[in-house]
Amino acid sequence: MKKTFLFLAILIMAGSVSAENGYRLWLRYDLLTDKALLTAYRARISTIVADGRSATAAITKEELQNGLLGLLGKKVVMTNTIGHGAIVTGTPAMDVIGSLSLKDQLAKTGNEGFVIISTLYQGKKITVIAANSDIGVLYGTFHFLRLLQTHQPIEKLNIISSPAILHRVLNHWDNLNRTVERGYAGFSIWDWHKLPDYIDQRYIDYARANASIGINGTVLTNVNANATILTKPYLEKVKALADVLRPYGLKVYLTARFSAPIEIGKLKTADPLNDSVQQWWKEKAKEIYSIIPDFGGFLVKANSEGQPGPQDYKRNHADGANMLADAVAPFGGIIMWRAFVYNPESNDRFKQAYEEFQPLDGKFRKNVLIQVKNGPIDFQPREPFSPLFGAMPKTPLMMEFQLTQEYTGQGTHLFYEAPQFKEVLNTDTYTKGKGSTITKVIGGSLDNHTISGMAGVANIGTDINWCSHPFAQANWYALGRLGWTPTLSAEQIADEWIRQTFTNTKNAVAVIKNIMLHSHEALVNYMTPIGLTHIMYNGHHYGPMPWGNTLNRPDWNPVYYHRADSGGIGFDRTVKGTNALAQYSAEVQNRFGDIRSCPDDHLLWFHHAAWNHTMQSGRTLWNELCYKYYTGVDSVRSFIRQWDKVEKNIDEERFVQVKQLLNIQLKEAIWWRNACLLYFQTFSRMPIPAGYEQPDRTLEYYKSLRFPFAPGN
Ligand code: GCV
Repeated sequence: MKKTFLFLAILIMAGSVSAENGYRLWLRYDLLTDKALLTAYRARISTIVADGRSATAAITKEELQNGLLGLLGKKVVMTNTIGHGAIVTGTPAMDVIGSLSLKDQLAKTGNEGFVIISTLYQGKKITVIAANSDIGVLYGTFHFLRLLQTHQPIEKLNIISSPAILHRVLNHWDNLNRTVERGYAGFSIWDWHKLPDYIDQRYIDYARANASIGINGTVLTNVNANATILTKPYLEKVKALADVLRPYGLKVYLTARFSAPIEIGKLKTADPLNDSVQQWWKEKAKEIYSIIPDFGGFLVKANSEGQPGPQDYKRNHADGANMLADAVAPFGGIIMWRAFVYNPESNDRFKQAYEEFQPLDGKFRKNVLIQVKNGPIDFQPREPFSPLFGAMPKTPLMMEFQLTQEYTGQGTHLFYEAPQFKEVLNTDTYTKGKGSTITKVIGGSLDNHTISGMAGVANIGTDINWCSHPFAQANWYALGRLGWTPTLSAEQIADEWIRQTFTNTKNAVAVIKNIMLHSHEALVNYMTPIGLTHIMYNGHHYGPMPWGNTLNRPDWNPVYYHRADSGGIGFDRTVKGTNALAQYSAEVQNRFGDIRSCPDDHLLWFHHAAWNHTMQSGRTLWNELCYKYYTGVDSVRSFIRQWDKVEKNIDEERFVQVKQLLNIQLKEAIWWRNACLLYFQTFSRMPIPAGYEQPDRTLEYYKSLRFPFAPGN
């Protein structure tokens, strides 16, 4: 009877009474099925000795106890006595930790890092999770639980860990009416209407998930901003959220609509050099900080895609950012000012962010970070890196990745983004000689910045599994892990995530990892191979529309990007073209600038190449294009075959979900391939090589498809 009760309790704690619906993310804490490991862990873990009185410390204790109960199937009691197998958590304020001479190790961990060591204390084998702050202890505890969940040895731990990036932030493109711009996972999790009085359990679960991967900030609102969020009633709602998120180490930020002084402040102007405007923002900041004392600051999209900004008053981005920076500086706030700008006057959208921002290097206040998308255009499946990285040494540049899959399969494609992120982070800008990687630029070490940041546009919504596609959770996970340790490999992150989210069975882990690690290349191949870009459908961006040429602005049309004609295809950005390449260092210019050395992956980003141009593979460009599109589709077919192999290792609910989604992905990959090749063939006038299955629909058919209710738009 007693045993049955315990078993039930374990199941309830681990959440497995309900079906495996994905809600638990990577924090499942299911009972370990590996008997030997279970015995070893049980022998090494007997009690919890936890210090701290803060809300964060209470969360740490609960997490540890729940985690161990689930994983080990036994209640690990809290005690004050240190015996063999004690897990000791706390700061140096705790006697035992103070006595362990961890000073040197802790000195390396800053305010958020932690130390996890196996040691002897008065002859007893214990494990210590120590940090300089309670939040560090919580991060360390999550790390320890991750070790158990991923079946790592815990006998001889000697871990010193601290985040490489200071601000690790989610950007929600969530509107106040709960729609989510480019959201594919339901509505916004922020229920503004019921706030501040109703605290949804999701807020707590969200905070916990973020803390488990070290994310320490969240921008609650869309960059296409609504000034209403800055009014008193909404600030009270924000406060309610901030209070929930705070103990998990999460700061809240808001987007600032530049014209707010006019819209909610009754001023006639929002000119950043106007005294009344400056005063208005100062008062607003004071009000916000009186309500939310640890408010993080503002994220701003200005003079981009119709958003107001300083240029409306003939001022520049530094004028705008500095005005806001001055308003939040007395309270320790920061401004994340986005460099995502483009206007139709330049001859190349690629060049605009650099043209507007690079000359302002050194002109921003110390509490301003410029937030730069990974590539120069817009979160495409593959882009060369933004030339701003490395080009503004006097300004901290923050990375902006997009977790939500606007251009990468939206809610239906299995697309693991860490390989894409790593491709960018590992890139050498050569701006200070060899080794000037983007990791070093955004981490601040290249140019000695003390503030640094990495943001991800969130892919989270009200769907029961948070992100809609079960594999999209991995992208949220990857952002947190890379923000903490950008040098982690995509493979290692996938490995951890699979073990915690699906299974620890060796073969299954290998199969799923293989799918994930190939998903980036597959998607690039069936959507935008060889450097094609932005050929998605207008507006909602769902599906292919390489023929698109009807929008007012040239740089909103797919034909602007691929420039296909009877002679060839691609955008000439060399000296003979727009010379966008000049924005890179000499080494990068040389690599991309010469059509013979330019990597095939980026060829059409920088060159207008003839249809019979010889690629590095020896194929002609046209044949290579066909080869890539067909290879992409074949990869998805192979994902389906591989997924079938893990059926017995995955719960039925998620197995079936992923299987159905992979079948949709295959259908859509074929659609992409056929539509693009049939369209480009009207220029190349070359056949799709024999041996490939020929498109079974006409170009006219693909052109006739309409999706008026595609999500996220
Ligand atoms: C929030 C792209 C998206 C827009 C988004 C914009 C941005 O253009 O399509 O939905 O707006 O990027 O990053 O600001």
